[in-house]
Amino acid sequence: MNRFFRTISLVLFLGYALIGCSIKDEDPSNQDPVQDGQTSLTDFDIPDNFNYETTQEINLKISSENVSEPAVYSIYTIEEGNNYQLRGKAMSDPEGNLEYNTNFSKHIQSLYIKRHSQGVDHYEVVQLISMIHKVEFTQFSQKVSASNARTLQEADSDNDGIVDALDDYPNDANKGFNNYYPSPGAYSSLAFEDLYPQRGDFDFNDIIIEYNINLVTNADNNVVELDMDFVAKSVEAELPSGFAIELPFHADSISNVTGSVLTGNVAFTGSKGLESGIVASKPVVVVFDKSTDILSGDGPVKSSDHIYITVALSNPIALSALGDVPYNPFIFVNNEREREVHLSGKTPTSKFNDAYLRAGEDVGGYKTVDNYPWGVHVPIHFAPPKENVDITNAYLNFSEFATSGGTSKGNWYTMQEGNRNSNNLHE
Ligand SMILES: [Ca+2]
Ligand SMILES: [Ca+2]
Ligand SMILES: [Ca+2]
Repeated sequence: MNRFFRTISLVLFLGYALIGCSIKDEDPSNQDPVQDGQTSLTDFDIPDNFNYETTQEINLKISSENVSEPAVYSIYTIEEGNNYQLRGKAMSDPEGNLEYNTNFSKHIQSLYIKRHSQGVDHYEVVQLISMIHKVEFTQFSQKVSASNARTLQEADSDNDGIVDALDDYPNDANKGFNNYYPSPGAYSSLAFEDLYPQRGDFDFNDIIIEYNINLVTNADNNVVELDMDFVAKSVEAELPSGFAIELPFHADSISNVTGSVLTGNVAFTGSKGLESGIVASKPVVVVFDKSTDILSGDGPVKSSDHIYITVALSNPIALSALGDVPYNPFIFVNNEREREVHLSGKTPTSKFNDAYLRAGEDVGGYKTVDNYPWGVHVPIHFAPPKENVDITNAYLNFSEFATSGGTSKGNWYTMQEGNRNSNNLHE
């Protein structure tokens, strides 16, 4: 009998140990009360090298026949519903050639390009089927019917080479054109999970930053200033977050940054308004350092006022080098500056504490071992999923976008029929 009880005890002990282990190691997402018929991002296999990109770089090589002076080209995106949105303008060389590199949202399938030359406007439409496009204005290019009033003698009040009618700053020779990401008056969104280094519940609503970034260029198509407009939002988040952007150029090119909202004693700026204590080759602009100080509202979605940040450049930088807006944005959570959360595939700043790479589920590059992210960039206004609603249940084509490595359903975030379950998100 003794032997029998010893065996039973051993079996019970082993069984207990196994159950204990299995609970300890259990996938946390399996503990979430997922409703019948609901999916979870963790149900899906994501290609390892996918970074959830929602924009793509496009290279336009624009040329014109029979042009003997610099022309101005206006670049418009054609959105769903045949809605034309101005991206920006750029000046060609004296033969009408312009190389224009920039990022466009993946849902943009075509561009409308208008050439302003010698008082007459023509246009071409480009279907974005590859990364590189030749755009040739010829004698067959369509004339824009509304424009014919301008003459060769048009005024150029600030004498920067851009006539007043096309100059967004007709009395400032240092500035010529606005280039809006995504378009004038519209916003793109960055949506984060804030439980880093643990993964969250994939509702991507803990902290959302909407942005509109205007790259102001001169007549040489060089950026002289970044005018940035941000609004923070959150759905029932408890942890405070800060938000900042690492810029892709040296601090020596920057003369001044204004507009940071620093209330939390978490981040600090130096003499130029850049974050202090950061390597000069990768300067950081802090937008706000404590979300709970700036968010307000009675409903489930809290919102901040607009935060306007201006980055003035002392050394202008080619527009084509700065098209990857919004560069390297990140949040830092729980009043810990060193606890940075970036988009998938991005690198942390020198302030990041790499102990987080050993403390949670980040296997590097802000990816879990199964390549789930902590943040997504949505290149339009992002209607946040309701609390605890997995993004795949609010945006029904997100899973196909992710499992295809971005080759399918590149417009998962738009208003197109079938993309959204409006019951599961805050419109
Ligand atoms: Ca001018
Ligand atoms: Ca000007
Ligand atoms: Ca969440």
